[in-house]
Amino acid sequence: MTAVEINFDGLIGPTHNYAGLSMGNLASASNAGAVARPRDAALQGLAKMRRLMDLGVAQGFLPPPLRPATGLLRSLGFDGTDAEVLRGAAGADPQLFRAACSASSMWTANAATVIAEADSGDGRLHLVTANLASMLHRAVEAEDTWRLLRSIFGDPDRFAVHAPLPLGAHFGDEGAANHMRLAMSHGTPGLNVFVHGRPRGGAFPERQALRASQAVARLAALPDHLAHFALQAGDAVQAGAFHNDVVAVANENVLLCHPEAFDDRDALVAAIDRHVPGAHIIEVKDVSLDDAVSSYLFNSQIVTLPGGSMALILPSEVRENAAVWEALHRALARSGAIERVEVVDVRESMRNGGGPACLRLRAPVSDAAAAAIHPGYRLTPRRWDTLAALVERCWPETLSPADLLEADLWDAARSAHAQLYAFIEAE
Ligand code: SUG
Repeated sequence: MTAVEINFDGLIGPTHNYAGLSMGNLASASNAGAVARPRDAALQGLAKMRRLMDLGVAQGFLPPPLRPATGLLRSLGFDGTDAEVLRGAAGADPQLFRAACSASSMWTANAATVIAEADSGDGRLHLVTANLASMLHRAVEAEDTWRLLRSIFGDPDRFAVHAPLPLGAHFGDEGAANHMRLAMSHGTPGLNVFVHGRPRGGAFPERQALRASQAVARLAALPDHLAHFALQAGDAVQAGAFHNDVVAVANENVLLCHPEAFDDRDALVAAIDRHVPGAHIIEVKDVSLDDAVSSYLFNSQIVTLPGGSMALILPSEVRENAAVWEALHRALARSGAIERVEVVDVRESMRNGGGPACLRLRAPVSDAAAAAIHPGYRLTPRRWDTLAALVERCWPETLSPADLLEADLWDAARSAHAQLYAFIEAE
């Protein structure tokens, strides 16, 4: 089978803000309370999407759910008009209120785990919606994401969209951020690497449960020989790698990673060598875990370009750290597997701990599956122009934590959401 990868980037929502909600995510903690720039944030994300489109990579997007999430607050016992519900929640439980305002759905690598048609037991593309159980503001996303994925991947002959896993943190599941696929190509059977944590008593939480990864593999009926479960190195988690995609990224037959990303690196390398003989395992040496986390070197995207060569899409913070930049180029020169490097500016997202790779959900799809995807969520240059104009028109320029309490912001967010869905449904 031949397949191409479509990247579905999260469109950054109009309530993008810095609330310091993610323990163990150093960028989120250190920018808590800062003034955010939602319009710039969304335009930066859109510029990244456009860059990939211009490189010839298929691009889609996932719209943000309506925030503040008044419906959620009502289900938790707040009542009255929308304004009363929001003011009531803000007064009674500020943390819950901030969770209901978060634009964290932008990090679509956490929306679901995607199992390719070539790997799943029934030849369909499987998407297991992530429950994001470990963080309140992220757990709030799961129901909306499930609904959204069902509307994008609606054809039951081509797709299976699974509900978020039950049982909360016992089955904590953070989606594709902890999943890598290594294969000769997007269309041939691949080794699915599920990276998980384990309670080890560190200061920072380990968000992905092994049981959750095993459940994802079972739900997609993944054959045993196409699954490898790898424990994330405890030191990496405690250095701020709250997801595996902060220390490793794979594409087809290439793995780019920090040498200390995995608890048992040799077992992983052996599994990859068995499944993808001749795979390129590029370990970037001489970069500390701290530098890897602050630069987000490994939170880059590796994409296959139309001619078959590969490009690495890096956040601009990598170029600003000379030691990391040079170490990367030494490693790339040794391997020769990645020919092109592109630098993108996604600073507004980065300040909440989300780099280029966090902002996208990858779907390797056959032509038939691609044709069955709802066209309202795909981007063409013309649709990109319309979407960017909508953001320019409707997204607030700045947003401070205090602004979250302003009725004007709620009205603006509601109007932006309505216009966005009108744009999607027009297709
Ligand atoms: O879950 N940040 C997100 C960043 C997610 C990055 N995703 C991947 N690595 N794939 C998180 O920690 C911060 C929101 C705030 O603090 O306001 C936040 O949720």
